[in-house]
Amino acid sequence: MDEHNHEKNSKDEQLESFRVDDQGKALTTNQGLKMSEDEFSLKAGVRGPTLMEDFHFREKLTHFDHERIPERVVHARGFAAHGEFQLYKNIGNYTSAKFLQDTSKKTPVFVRFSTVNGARGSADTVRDARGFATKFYTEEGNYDLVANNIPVFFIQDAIKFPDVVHAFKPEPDNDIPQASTAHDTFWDFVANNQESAHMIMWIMSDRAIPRSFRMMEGFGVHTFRLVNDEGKAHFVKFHWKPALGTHSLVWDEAHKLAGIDPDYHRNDLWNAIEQGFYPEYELGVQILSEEDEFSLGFDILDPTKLWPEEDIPVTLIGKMTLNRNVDNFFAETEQVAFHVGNVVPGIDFTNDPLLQGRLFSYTDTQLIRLGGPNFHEIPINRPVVPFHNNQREGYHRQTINLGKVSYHRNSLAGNTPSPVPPEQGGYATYQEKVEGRKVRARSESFGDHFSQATLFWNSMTNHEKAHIIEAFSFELGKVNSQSVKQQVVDMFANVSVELATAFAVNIGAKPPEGGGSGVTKSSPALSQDNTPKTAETRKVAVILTEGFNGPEVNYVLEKLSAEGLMPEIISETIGTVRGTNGVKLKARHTFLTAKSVLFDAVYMIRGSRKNKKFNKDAAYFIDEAFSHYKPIGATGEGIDWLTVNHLDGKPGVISGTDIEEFTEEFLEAIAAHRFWERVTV
Ligand code: HDE
Repeated sequence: MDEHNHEKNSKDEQLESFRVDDQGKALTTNQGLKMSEDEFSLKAGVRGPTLMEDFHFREKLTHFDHERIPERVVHARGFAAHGEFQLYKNIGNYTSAKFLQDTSKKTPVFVRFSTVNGARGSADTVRDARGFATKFYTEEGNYDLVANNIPVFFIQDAIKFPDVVHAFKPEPDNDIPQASTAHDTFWDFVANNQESAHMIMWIMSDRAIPRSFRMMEGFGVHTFRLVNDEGKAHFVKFHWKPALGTHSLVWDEAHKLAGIDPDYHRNDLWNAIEQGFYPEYELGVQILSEEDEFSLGFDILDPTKLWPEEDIPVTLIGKMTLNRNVDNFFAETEQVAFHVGNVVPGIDFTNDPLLQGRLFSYTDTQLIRLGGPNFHEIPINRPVVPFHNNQREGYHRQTINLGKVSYHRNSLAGNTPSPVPPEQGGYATYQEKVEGRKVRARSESFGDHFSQATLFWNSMTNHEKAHIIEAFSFELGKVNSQSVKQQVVDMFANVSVELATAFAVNIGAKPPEGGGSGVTKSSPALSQDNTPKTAETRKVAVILTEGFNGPEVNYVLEKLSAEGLMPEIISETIGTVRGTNGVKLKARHTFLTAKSVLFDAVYMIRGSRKNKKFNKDAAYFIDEAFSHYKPIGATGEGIDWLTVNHLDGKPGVISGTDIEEFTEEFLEAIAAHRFWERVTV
């Protein structure tokens, strides 16, 4: 049964054979036995003990008792959707990967977004990096681009991953705090592992509190290799660029959302897809020739470094569209298993020590999380092409392999399944030359921890800098150890004296006496001020009561919807609200169910009905939206309301009696997103 209104791609078709619709069916046990009773266990007398014989009771309870699997050790909280990737620039000159050569083909994808630190039930809007993992179901097998929304990482060697994760997770004695790095062990780790400086700048920036999964960039972080049919290799960094631009919440908003709607990002993605606002991301590559490996002034194997886009431009080569929500969260989102080692011919690795460690870790963690070596057979993880090899058995094996031969080399099966030569599409590792002594050491070329942290700081606008100072002040303000606080101040003096001084004062530490890295360069691409902005899909709170101006409001709302915005009405009660000229609208919310943090803009209309409590709630709502720099529009009685509340004429506050002109101006204000010039702090 096709419940989806678009064509099935190869992955969707494959999933279809596993879908089961229980509706309207008879209740059976897992053995297919129809049961006549499902509410009462089998007892010796109605008031007597339950009998061991009750196979139905035992099966039901046993299954329930085993319903949970371990959450991911990191990235436990996630949300995913299906979609498609279409290439628009053939890069066959760089890679033999077929899905990066054929512009006519659509490759099915499954994308899981996540926070890193919090538990599976934690809030969406916490300060953290976001995972952005994409599985491409290509005709050459699965390719996983397991990315984050931050282009660098905390550490340079995978052997430190357990340390950084132990430090940022809740502290082990009391398991506090949840999904937050605002505590002693995290900052102690930072100060004593100074390669974290660059990543910390991003974590303290607006990037760590995205407005939406639909408005985040993605970065492969490591330098990978592309290899073409002639065996020639180039270095590559992968990027995702969201069509809606890269946008963030403000910290106070993120904090409040964590309580008001812990599923804020989930709801946002799910609803956008349900309403047909399909999120789009362009795939970009930065390419560097092997000859230029040492030309950038830093080591390209160091995962704490990015390649400034102004130095090495990002070439956009294709677009991914997410167009279908999952049918079942557990079966798909929870059981999907990504692995940075899932590659196709034409994509290869480098010796980045963080990447090398990841190549081990992902399969290893799936083995415990998904309970054995056959997790590749779980529907969401299956490639859309068949797999054949001599691997056999293990927990939950589904494939029924025919024949007697399960070894290589053999004669009984004509030496099949047989390896495929590279010319015919068999994967062959790039023959990089390596030599060296076995050592446990950090390369000297990985020694500069501060230059790019300063580059990031230099690239921020004033309001972005203010947010970073606020974030450091918040996080370190929650740290108890005076020594740790001081170590962090002294460390970040190497990035910027201005920054370290500003938060040192706020947290009661000694400001640095000097410092700085001497870097004056900036990279405009790092500032979110230079990202596309649009009014599309922004949520507008429409506040009105009985007796509103019917034709005017109808005009504005129709225009907002036509422009792809999402207006939602808040009134005194949920249900029909009557305006003039017989206009009736449906209110979806009251002030009890809707808070201003759930919206991107406010349209205040009111109506002729006077209601003191409503006015008071509206004032609180609009005042909060104003303090979060959001656009505010008003028509009708709403205009008087602005005057009474001293908001008229303020930046981003739009009102007017010429309704067409008002609508244009209001739309422009919404497309500007935030009015930082309001700064009240
Ligand atoms: Fe991961 N990471 N990671 N990571 N990672 C996991 O795998 C690991 C790193 C990323 O939605 C785990 O299945 C090591 C960088 C994402 O299912 C685990 C190191 C980047 C996801 C693991 C890193 C990532 C994971 C936990 C460094 C950005 C979620 C559960 C040494 C490029 C995937 C799992 C999903 C998940 C290990 C660093 C991205 C334990 C050892 C850098 C998006 O295997």
